[in-house]
Amino acid sequence: MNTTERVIVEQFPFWEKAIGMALPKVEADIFVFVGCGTSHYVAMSLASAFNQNGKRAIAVAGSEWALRHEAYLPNIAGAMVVGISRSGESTEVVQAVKTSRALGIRTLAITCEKDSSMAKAADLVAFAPTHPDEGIVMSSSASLMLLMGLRMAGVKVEPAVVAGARAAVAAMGEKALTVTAGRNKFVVLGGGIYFGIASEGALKLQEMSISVSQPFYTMEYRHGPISLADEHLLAVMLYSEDQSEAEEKLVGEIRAKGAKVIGLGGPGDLSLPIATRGLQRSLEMMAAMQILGERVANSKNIDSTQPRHLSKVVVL
Ligand code: F1P
Repeated sequence: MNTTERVIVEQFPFWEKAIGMALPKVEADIFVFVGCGTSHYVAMSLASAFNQNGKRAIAVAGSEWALRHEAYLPNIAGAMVVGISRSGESTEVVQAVKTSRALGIRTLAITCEKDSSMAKAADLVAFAPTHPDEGIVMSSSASLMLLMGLRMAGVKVEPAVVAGARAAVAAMGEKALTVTAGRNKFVVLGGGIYFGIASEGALKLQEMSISVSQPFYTMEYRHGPISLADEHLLAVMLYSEDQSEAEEKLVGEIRAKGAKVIGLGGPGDLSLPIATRGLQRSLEMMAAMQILGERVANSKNIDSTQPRHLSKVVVL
């Protein structure tokens, strides 16, 4: 087991601490979640969770908010900008928080580095320490920032989610290779809060296993991308709780084209259960997608501890 895998399987005690810790109380007319890479995808899931819990929110890539906030929000009055960043040092997100403060917008930092530039620049900080051995590829930190944000959205994150995620990681780690053999194209499908998780899952496959992978809003997959489905494709379906009939039908269509499907929370060639209910399910799915990236890397003899072209912090 390399360090990447060890961090993925050892992240759960950090979750347990983050479930119990005090977090700032936040109110705003609209929340703007900004982040880069993995942290942008966490931002997307959090914006969705806030909306579902009655708090208006959007997610914007850090660079886009820093460069052209007016293209995303015409009226900034009453907004709160929430910077998401493991390191708190990614140039664009630090800039996004600083620019927002200069414009008089209140800011919150969600981070794993409490003394970082982003945390220092923000009005409020939500901080959880990540696994000390986490490398370039984000795993534990992404889960923790999602967990903190979900709690701030008002989602009850129950201890059962820890057991569920542990089991999902174990099952995916053990069985993923039974469906990935011979597959060189990957798609991850999810809607609502799960689209951010699908995007992050696809990014994990890119970064860790240097694979061609894309996320899609579940039902959008039928509108063009399904033309690429064949015996070289592996699709992951992140099943929702309220649309699973339509999602199952789509899985049937994808399988009929020769593709294999991993179903998280529903049927597939490999079906893995999700233990909890509600928006916290996203945490179990995120952890499962992390180990899928590692298994595909293993099968291609790729060292995920040294992902090519990447560094831990991207500073311009
Ligand atoms: C964001 C990020 C990571 C990516 C890479 C470079 O970092 O883009 O998502 O995997 O390692 O940095 P951060 O702002 O969350 O520290």
